[in-house]
Amino acid sequence: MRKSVIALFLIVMIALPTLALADTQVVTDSYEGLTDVYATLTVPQFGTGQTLNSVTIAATGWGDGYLFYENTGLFGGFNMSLNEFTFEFVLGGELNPDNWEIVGGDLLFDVIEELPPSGTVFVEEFDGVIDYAGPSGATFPYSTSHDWTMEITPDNPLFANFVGDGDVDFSVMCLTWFSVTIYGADNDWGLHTEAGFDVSVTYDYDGAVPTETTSFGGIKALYR
Ligand SMILES: [Ca+2]
Repeated sequence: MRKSVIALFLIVMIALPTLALADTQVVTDSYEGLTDVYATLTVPQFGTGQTLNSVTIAATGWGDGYLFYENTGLFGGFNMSLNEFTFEFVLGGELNPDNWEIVGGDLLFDVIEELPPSGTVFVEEFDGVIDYAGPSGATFPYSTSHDWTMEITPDNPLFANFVGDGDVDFSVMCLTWFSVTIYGADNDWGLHTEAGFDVSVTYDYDGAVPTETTSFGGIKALYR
């Protein structure tokens, strides 16, 4: 059986600069929610009144999840196997001159390699409590987190996208895939996943201090 669990995203964040007499300005945005997540994160462009030296984008993607199972039948002796459980993160943007991404779609984190023993558990007949533990139950948890950084200097064609009075949008995606093999007619099981993405953009500049302050509202869509 193979399933994918779709989307819930929660955009919350706030951010905000207004640094007095400093030479860097940091703007952040983030989301968290159940995967699969597709969202747009937005940060403001740097104002045109100062000289911008470079832009540094830092991103952290994280995923948490667990598969839970309880054999509710009168007969035990089954092996329940989690065959695949992966997280994939993508951070990109639709910037001139080309669409780009700093976190590619080839970054998969295979949870199975981390689970003992090989994502398989032996379960007995129902132990009387649906707690996904004990002789007849099991829970496979996993979490992962990864950081990425990209510096954009004026000689980079992407640089101009960060100067102006508008916004810069980042598209973010986190996908979760899993497959599980379950034996026996009576069982109670499911998968829970959560994922998040934090993006910060640091403007290194010379000149007067920008005064813009930005906040982001929230929107939520639940799903499991
Ligand atoms: Ca139990």
